[in-house]
Amino acid sequence: MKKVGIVMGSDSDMPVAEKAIERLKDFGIPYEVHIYSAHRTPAQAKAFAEGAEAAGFGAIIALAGKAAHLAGALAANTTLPVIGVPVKSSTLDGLDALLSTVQMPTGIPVATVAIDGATNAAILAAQIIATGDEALSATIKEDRAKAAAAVLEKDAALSN
Ligand code: RP5
Repeated sequence: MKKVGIVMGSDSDMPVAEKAIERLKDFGIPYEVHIYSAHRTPAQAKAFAEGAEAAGFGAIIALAGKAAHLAGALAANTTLPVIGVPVKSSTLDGLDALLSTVQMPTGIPVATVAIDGATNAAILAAQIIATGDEALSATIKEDRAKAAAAVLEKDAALSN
């Protein structure tokens, strides 16, 4: 199975990254976690993106806050799908990171999820990997059915 790369701009992003790690573990998807910054370690971020396809990755999740250029910088150096997670790590509550991540120029897409939306990033990465993996696709469908059943259980428990 192809791996998912989780790249964060700083170790301070780890509490958000943990949510993606947890969900990938639940799905049994192999992953690697790295700290590479678009600004502080641009050469390492570029090298990772350039080598990711050959290294067996099928998708990359990039988490960054503030002037969050990491997802775009990785996407500029690979044709693998890049999922951007804007991290709430500043006085602007993550809106800065959201706009920096989502407003990519035509030709270099980043699939941006919600501020701190690392769980959805992991689910989307899983869905991308699952396009070539029937067993994983079935697992994701089961997971979604369980989530729906949990909502319906809560509805049934309402006293009206
Ligand atoms: C971004 O700046 C990082 O992704 C992080 O969200 C934010 C703050 O980084 P630290 O100053 O905590 O290392 O590049």
